[in-house]
Amino acid sequence: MTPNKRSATVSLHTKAKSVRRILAGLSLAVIALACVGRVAFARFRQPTSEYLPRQFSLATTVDGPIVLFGYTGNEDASEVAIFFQEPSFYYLTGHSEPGAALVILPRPPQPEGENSLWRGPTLYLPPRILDPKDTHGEVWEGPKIGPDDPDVQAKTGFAHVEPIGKLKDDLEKLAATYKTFYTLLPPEKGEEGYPHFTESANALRAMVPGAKVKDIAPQLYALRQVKSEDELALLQKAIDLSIDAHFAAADMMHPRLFEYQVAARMKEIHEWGGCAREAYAPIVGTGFNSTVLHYSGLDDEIKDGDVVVIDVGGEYGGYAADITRTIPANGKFTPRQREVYDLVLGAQNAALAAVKPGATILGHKDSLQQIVLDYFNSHPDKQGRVLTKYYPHSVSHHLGLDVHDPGDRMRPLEPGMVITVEPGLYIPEEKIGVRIEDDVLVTKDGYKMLTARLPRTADEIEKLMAEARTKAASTP
Ligand SMILES: [Mn+2]
Repeated sequence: MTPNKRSATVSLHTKAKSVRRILAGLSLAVIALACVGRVAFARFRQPTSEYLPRQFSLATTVDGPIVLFGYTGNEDASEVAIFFQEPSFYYLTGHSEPGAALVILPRPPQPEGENSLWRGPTLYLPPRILDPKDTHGEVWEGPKIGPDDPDVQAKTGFAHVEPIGKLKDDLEKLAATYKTFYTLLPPEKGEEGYPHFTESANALRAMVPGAKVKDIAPQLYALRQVKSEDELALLQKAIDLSIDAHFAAADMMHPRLFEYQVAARMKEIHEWGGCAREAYAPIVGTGFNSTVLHYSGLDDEIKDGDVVVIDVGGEYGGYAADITRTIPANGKFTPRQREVYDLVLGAQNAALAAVKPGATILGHKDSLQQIVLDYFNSHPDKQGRVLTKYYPHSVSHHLGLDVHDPGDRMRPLEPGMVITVEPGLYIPEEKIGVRIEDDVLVTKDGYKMLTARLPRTADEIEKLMAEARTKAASTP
């Protein structure tokens, strides 16, 4: 998926209905109690040893409590909505049920000494709803983890679990000591879809009216940029299932198919393999649609002679794959399609060669983005035309719990970061769009291509498609 303002979560929230706006004025704690909504376990916890170091390392960056709120289950009013936790809350807690809050106090404890209010990170949970007449209760939606469960520590991995109703009192006590509180503030450009962070910040300010509320995003997002071994395993699983789906798309591709049929087959492979959902709305764009960056219509017939941009990735265990291939509908690129394809491939190779610790995605004269621009500027097509103006997006974004994982793209790359490398050229007047997108792990001295199993050159793609046709023809 091309990196710009749209993210995977946006499409989930665009169907916000006015009834939920009315709730926006209420305190989040009240909402959490009142609206324990649709739930399904679409993610699974990693070991507690994953979450504790994240909580601890955040705690060393602050001089006041960090207060974060999970989603309430009210973010999406549509009938097909399934509960997925807010990614940063999930990153820090592994908790996948609605209506929870997290409080982390600074380390080392401040103030120090006997009067310190310090205790370990605390998870606040809504009470269980056992009334069979309540359609949000456990009879309707299945068992939940409640704050009074005898084994709540083992279930949540938190040594301290409290009822959400106690949060306000606890924060008031903390406000007597701490003048600053931290939370995730809404981005400056505003929130798209459901205003979760606006509501959370307002709820926090209402609970600690005298305190200064600061943004924890810089520290939290910096932490999320570097992946653990367990996170890398989940990412690789999402990527492997998505590669399988791309192979299937190349196998089945032929003129007269509809875009939605290709997407349907790919989604089936993701879900069959255990993906909880797509990492973003699938893009299968044929002909002119190949030049539309975030084409989501999926309703056109694939024509002989078209190129088809396939930007489709699944989400596994919460982690997103993001892969694009561009393939010829009839199995053979035209000379012009191949020419454009090879320019994009050349730009991708140039950017890949620069991926190593210390490199940056944006903002420097030798950034990955600048390398791609320089490549297009210095490689005109056969008619001598420079095609740079047909490259409107940027080359890379971080990948993780979000398909466009948050974090500073001017920050030098470090081992353990996972990014996409995805140049493209989109020429609407020729109905030729080409994007090639791979996912790479930054290593100590370079990178590892996590998508290496999927063919990338025009020759390899034509060969793969020819083999699939031979196989199909010989199958009785
Ligand atoms: Mn992408």
